[in-house]
Amino acid sequence: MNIQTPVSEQTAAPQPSKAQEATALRHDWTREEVEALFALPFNDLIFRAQTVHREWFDPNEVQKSMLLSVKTGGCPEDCGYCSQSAKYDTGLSASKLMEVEKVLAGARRAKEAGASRYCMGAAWREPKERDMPAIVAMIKGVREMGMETCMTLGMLSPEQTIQLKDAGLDYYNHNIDTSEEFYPSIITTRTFQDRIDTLERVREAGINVCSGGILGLGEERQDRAGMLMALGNLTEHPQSVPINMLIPIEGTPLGENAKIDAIEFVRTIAVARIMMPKSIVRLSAGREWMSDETQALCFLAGANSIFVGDELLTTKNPGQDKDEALFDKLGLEPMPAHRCPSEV
Ligand code: SAM
Ligand code: DTB
Ligand code: SF4
Repeated sequence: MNIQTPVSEQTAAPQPSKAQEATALRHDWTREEVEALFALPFNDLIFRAQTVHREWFDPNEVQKSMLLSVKTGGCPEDCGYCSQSAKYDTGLSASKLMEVEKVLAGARRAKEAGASRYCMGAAWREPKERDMPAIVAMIKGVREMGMETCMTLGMLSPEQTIQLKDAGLDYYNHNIDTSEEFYPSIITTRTFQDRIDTLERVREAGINVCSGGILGLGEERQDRAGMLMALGNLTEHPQSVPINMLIPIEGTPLGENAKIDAIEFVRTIAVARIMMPKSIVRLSAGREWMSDETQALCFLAGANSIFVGDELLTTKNPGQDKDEALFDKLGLEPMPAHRCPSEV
């Protein structure tokens, strides 16, 4: 069952239903309002999130994305969580940008495994001009296979953003990670505003925005609320909102962090769903360490996308057998490509 006709198949502008009007998109969230959502009794919060979710999405569809690290390690940034920063000794060796053909072979396997989006990530502060032709060829090649394309390459200049749009890029991932206040405790080589500037550039170029964050960095609930407030108050809500659970990496400053409470993680997903009703909310990194029950609660709270496959960028992910078993147990179906109601 599809709640809404995909944007690509619509001939006239869609008329919002009464229920949709009641949850008209807002971009003026206050900190108090977001914190009040977090503080709701759990059952009330989940009920609200699931109600909003059903207005825009088929509650039993979950989008499957697959990731590939096209350029691993040696990154000049100092993100305190990351295995790929050259500032920390994490035992990861740096590699060059992969050849286009190898990336496309990976995309073919992703499609066979049922992924509808292929996400390519590079451990860069920003792409260099000499890398752009290969990046453009990757986007074009993956698109020809009928999958949605996503890239995450660090900060972008206006020219690079246009090059990506012209190549046909569907989504650009660029996470704000946490609240503006907590950001400098995690990353010092760039500012929160740098991130927002790139996001704005991507939006203006007409590329769908994928932006979210990580929980378990040592932040407080007020930072989780601040992060969602920043995303919810962007000019347009990001079409895709990944919520990652920190995977602690030995050798990084956050390598010994305690795991975030699973219920608090689910609450954050629910608040994201209520604030950004039309966006795909992705249950991202950390599923390898989550029970089926935690993941089921995340879907109930409105998460409707996951990364599939044995690996994320440099760390482990549950893999096909476990995810097929989970989908069977929960009666979930994969979401087809281009079904997000807020896609451009
Ligand atoms: N270099 C690019 C950038 O930072 O935008 C792209 C790659 S970066 C690895 C993509 C995102 O993965 C980060 O923004 C962060 O949110 C997430 N991430 C990285 N390491 C993580 C970890 N150990 N646990 C959870 N999420 C992580
Ligand atoms: C996102 O928010 N999470 C993905 C994707 N966007 C690029 C990356 C997760 C990385 C987890 C750590 C690793 O595998 O290196
Ligand atoms: Fe580099 Fe991205 Fe890792 Fe930060 S998260 S160190 S920018 S690869």
